[in-house]
Amino acid sequence: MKSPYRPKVDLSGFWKFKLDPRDEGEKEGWFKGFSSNDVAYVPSSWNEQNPLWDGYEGVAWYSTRFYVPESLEGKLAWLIFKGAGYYTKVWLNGVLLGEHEGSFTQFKLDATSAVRFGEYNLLVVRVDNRVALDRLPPGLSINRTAFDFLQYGGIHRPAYLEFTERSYIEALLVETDHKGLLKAEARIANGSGLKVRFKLLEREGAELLLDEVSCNGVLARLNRRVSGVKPWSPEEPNLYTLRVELLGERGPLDIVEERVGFRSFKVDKGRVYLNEKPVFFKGFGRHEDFPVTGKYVPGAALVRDFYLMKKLGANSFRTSHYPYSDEHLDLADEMGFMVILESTVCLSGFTGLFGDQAKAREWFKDPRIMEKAKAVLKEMIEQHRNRPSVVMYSVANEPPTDWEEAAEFVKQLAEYAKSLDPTRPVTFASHRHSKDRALGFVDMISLNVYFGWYSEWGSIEEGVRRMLEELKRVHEMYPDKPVLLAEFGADAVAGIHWDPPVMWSEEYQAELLRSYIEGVRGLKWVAGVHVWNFADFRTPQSPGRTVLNRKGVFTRDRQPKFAAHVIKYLFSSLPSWARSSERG
Ligand code: BDP
Repeated sequence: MKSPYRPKVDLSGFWKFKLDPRDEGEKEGWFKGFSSNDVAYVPSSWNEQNPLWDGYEGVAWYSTRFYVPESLEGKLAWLIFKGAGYYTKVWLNGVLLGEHEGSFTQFKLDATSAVRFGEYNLLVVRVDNRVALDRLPPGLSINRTAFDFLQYGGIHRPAYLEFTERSYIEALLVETDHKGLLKAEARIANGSGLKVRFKLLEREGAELLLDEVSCNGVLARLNRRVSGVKPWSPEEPNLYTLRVELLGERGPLDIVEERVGFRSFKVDKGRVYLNEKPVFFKGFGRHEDFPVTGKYVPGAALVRDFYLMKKLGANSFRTSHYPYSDEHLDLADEMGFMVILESTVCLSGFTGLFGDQAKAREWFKDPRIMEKAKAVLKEMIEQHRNRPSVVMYSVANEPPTDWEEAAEFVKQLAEYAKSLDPTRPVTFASHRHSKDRALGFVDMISLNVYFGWYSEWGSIEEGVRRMLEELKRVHEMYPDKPVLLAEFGADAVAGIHWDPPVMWSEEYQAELLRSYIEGVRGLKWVAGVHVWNFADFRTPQSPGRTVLNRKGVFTRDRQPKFAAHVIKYLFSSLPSWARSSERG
């Protein structure tokens, strides 16, 4: 939900910054203001802004001053962080406004009683990026994690103040189908007796629908079929704008907008359908990772990424392994990408964090962990459910679901996702394959497969044979569920060439990707192929990584490796819309 109408104070810029390795700032009252000559830019992670902060794990403080015009006095003030963390605590003019756990979902704090109108205000933010077993995703320290990406720290995404009247639109929920269904529900704060106007606009602004309804105190609803609208699809990502106006006696009290795409999506009898046509996912697992800015991928870099993905013929990606930024997903809506939106339960190396495996199993039974996993899933779904691009949710990546405890955990998360949004199918990425006990709980099976890389070293042929064997085994166990090859790939350091293809060379990566894709071509229960990864990205330090995970088909600065050319050729030879005559 966006509101170009509401007055805003953008907080992007150079903030005062200070590391607090002994975590003494709070006791010493730094929230009232602290002195430091260090500077960090917001939005961005702190890590690469100064080599001294690169691997820092701990608490750091940010502060900035901003001015709020007197003309805004009397309005409610909201402080919005699009993503900061891992754990963030916020003070305005010395008053604690609130705290939030998790880097990848937005949070909104009521700043009304703390803000000073017609004056400068002091905002102080404490960010703690420590890795811990009770944080999501879990780990022991920055280089001992269950997850294969760097635990950046900072105010990674934009932050701003926004002002509303006392009566305002709190939330907007939209549901469509490809035949013009438009259901909307606006939740209004202090709305009794007020009227709400819904308008559907074409891209160029022409009005297609106008409806005025009374708010029943809390909700205002629209349920219409709009004729003549064009459906949303990767080939033609037609978007419309739903504008919702809260009407007061002397004009609008609030106006919000949502971009709407008319589309249907379902998984049915072993196939995935977009707008009632079987669709085939071609794309990538991605990351939010960029030189210097860290977890913040600047708009221009995102635009390049999307043009590169288009050029290669991709139609989809997974937000491995956390919900991505609004800008990232706005572009997916706009440029026509089907998104599998993944939550932060990334457990790839989880069992390796524990000497005692019984302790690892207990983790899944800890109600505090479940509460955190549900909280982030809820925030993710609430924040992105109106997007046409988001076609499915992934509730976890690589949980040890050969264990009953982990399978039960995933089951509960899948059920919870469905209870929040019954319109979207659910999946999770499995690395336990045929030994996985949770595959039956989700609509589509997603498999992460690294035969020929983490095993069968140096033998692509043997790797592909094992991959197909395992895929078929899973298919036989769950013949009614489509299977996505959700991750497969090999590291290649750009510039290493070797004939014959050997591990770490560009040739080996390209050849492995080619052989996998050729291997599953035409298997009609295979719902798609997502190459791991779109671009190289930073990881914890370990003997298995050369600063970056090098499985990108692009380098970290978005230049192609040999594999990018091969993928372009392969994706163009695969259908986007699956045919029914393919082999079974
Ligand atoms: C998978 C994980 C992913 C890793 C990848 C790899 O899901 O996060 O980056 O392996 O090892 O197991 O490259």
